[in-house]
Order: sequence, then structure tokens, then C-alpha cells
Amino acid sequence: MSRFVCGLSVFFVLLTACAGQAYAGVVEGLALDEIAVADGPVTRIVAAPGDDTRLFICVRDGQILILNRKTQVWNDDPFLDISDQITTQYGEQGLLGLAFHPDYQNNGRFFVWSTLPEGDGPGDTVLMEFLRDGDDPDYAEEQGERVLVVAQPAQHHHGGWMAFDGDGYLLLTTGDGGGGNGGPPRAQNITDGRLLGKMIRIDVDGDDFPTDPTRNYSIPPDNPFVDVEGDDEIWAIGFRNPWDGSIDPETGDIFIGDVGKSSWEEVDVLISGTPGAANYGWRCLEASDCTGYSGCECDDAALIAPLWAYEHSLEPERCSVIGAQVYRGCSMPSMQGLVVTTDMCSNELFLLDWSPAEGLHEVLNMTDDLGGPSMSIPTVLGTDARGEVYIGQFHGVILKLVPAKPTQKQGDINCDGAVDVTDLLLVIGAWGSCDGCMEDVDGDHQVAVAELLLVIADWG
Ligand SMILES: [Ca+2]
Ligand SMILES: [Ca+2]
Ligand SMILES: [Ca+2]
Ligand SMILES: [Ca+2]
Repeated sequence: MSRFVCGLSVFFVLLTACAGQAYAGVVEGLALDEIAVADGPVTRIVAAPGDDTRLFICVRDGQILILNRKTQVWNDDPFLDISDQITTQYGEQGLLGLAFHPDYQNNGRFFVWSTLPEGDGPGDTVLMEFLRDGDDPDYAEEQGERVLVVAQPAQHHHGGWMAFDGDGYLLLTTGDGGGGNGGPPRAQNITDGRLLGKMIRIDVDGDDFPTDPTRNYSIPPDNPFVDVEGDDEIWAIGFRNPWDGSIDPETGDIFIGDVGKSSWEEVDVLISGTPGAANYGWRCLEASDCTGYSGCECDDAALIAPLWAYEHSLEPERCSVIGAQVYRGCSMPSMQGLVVTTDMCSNELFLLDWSPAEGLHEVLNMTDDLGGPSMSIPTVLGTDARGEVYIGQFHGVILKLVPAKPTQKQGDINCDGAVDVTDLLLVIGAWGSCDGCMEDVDGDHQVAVAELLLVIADWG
């Protein structure tokens, strides 16, 4: 049986959300599967649009590696190595973010967030654009171009979750600049031009600043501070270190795991359709606790409470929320719409069941019920192109969240629960060489007899 976190009295912020709504059985039988080990702390796990085979794994020191998720074999060479272009002097510096352009298959453009070996502080953060090699999808060109630089006053809280939203604009989270709480309340400052403690939203297909070589993007016209006081790049504010998150491909809801200070961790949701300028309350609020720090008023009704918050001072001790990954995968239909999150110190895995209308229904602590290897210092969550969830860890081990008893048939190419003529026609239609296509079940870049035999063997 799963341990119901919301039954613990310390989670007072959840009590109203936890009444009723039994969810028994829905998420039983989960397991972790070790699929690969990277050489260093894993900072992102990302799939490129339209590529069902490759997983792009960021390692903190500056490499993007390609893992064939089907064969679980690494490419010999990195997709991109920018280790000589960045600094990793401190623990939270390095290669921190990756997102592929929605039209990546055609234009080869992708975006990287990392720390520079330059700046007034210990290294500024930079958004860089790179290009896939024209001839070989396993390599990228090493020279990128700067899109945006965010000056950093300290060496931590750099955020770095990125995704393209449904309008084709790039979302990027930034941390508050670090330095404890003694500095200015940057996460609440919308006019200092520093873009710290924010979710920003920019159009990477244009350049509204043609005379400024350090700002190479356009401002989406519906950003909340366009034509009014406030920095035009801002989409949402009030974050401390919004390190990891996800965007629901079905609803557009955005989930952020915002790492707290010494007492609380929080998972935030930005519900699709919410007007811009949503304020998540740091640094006057840590989760729902009034910190006493300046920057905002704790009782301001406009501040958005976390979807879920949890305390550090529990057994086992918790310290940093890692991930807020909505599940829209194929292999576990009962997980649809649940949000997966973990803690870096306690190595626990939680599932959040929620709805936009009612908020949080239930939090399931799955830690004691997971088959397979245990987590060890999770650092990031990510998905493949099918929406299956992976966990990257500090020592490089990459885990996949899987059903303990797999029910999905490999021959079910289109993941509709049946293996039938549709799947057969998909295989025949993709017959021959293919690069990253979903019909290539065994990941050998061919749709061939092997796939045909899988469909026939699984028929029904
Ligand atoms: Ca420019
Ligand atoms: Ca403005
Ligand atoms: Ca099917
Ligand atoms: Ca194949």
C-alpha cells in the first residue's frame, strides 16, 4: 500500500485537499529501471520533437550525450561538448538547461542554458542557440550564438528549466540570484531588468533589439508587462530556484519544482489560461510561510499558493524538490495527468493527483512501493518523446519509471491498447531506414522484419 503523505498532520496546507478522493490501485506496481550511467551529474534529460529514439542527456560539466533509449547504448561521441565554453567552478554552475525548437527536425535549432566563465559575479548565465550538424543528427555544431545573458550576483540559484509553450515561445526559469536572503528582493522586482527569480517568455524566431548583440530575441506581444511598467520578458515572478518543471502537452499547464530555503519545498502550477504576471511569493513567502523578508506582503491575495509544499524537518530529512513532471506517457495509462516529483536528500518519489478546478486531491508517497533500484540523489526529471518519465541522478545513474508488470505490447506502435491493422500499416508505411521514428521498436534505425514479427506476435 502506498503511504499517504497528506495524512500526516504536518502537511496542514494540504488537509482540505486530502479529504476523500481515494485513489487506491491506480498507481500500484511502479518500479524503477536503471537504463544507463552517465559520466557525471545529470542536469537534463530531453527528447527532441519527432525523435522517438534519442534521449539527450546533459551532464553538468558541459556535455550533451545521446542515449539510444531503446538499445540503452550511448553514442561514442557527445552530441555537443561546450565544457571549454562554460564554468563549473561551483556546484550549481555548468550546463543547466536544454530545449529543442518545436521545428527542430527541419531547422536543427536548440537552446542551452549554462554559466559563463565571465561576468561581474562568479559567472553569468547565458542562453545560447546551437545548430544540429547539417548531415548528421548525432552531432551539433560547436559554435553557438548568444540569445540572452542574465548577470548573476552569486554562484547558485540559476534555474534553467526550459520548454516551448503552445504558442511557440520559449519559457525559461531563472533563480533569484542566490546569496541567501540578504540581497535585494530580486524575485519580486519587475523593473530592474535583471530577470532573476522569474519565468521568462521570449520569441527566439525574431530580434527586437537589432543593435544589441547580447539580446537576440523578440518579445511576445501578449507578455504581461508589454506597454506597461515592468520588464517585457517576464511571464511569472516570485521564484527562488525553479530548477525543474514540465509543461503538460495536453493542457498547457506548467509545473515547477521551486527549491526552497531552510524549511519548505514547493511544487507550483501555472494553469493554462492564467494571465501572465502570476506571483508565486518568494521571498516574502517560503511556500505558505511568511518569511519576514521584504519584497511583498504575505497576505496579498494575489500571491499564488503552491500546489503542494512539504517540510524539511521530517524523517527522512528532505532538502530540495527535484522535478515536477506531469505524466503523459504510454506504458502506464492509470498515471495520466499525475505529477511526479522527488526530493534530492530523502530520495523519495511522490505522485500528485490534482485538477485545475479542485487543486490537489492527493499526494502518494510511492518510495516504499517502488520495485527495482532505489533512487540516490536525484538531480532532474525528464521524458522521452512518448512521455515516459526518467530520473537523472548526481552520480550519473539514469532511472526510468516503469510499470512493475508491463502491460503495453511492443507491437502496439500507436499506443492505443490494441495491436491491429493500424499498427501493421504503420510498420509497412515506415518500412526501411528511419531516424528516430516510433515504428523502429528495437532502435536499430530500421523498420524491418523485426518490427513486423513484433506486431504479429502481439496481435490482438
Ligand atoms: Ca539583437
Ligand atoms: Ca514593460
Ligand atoms: Ca495499436
Ligand atoms: Ca528496428
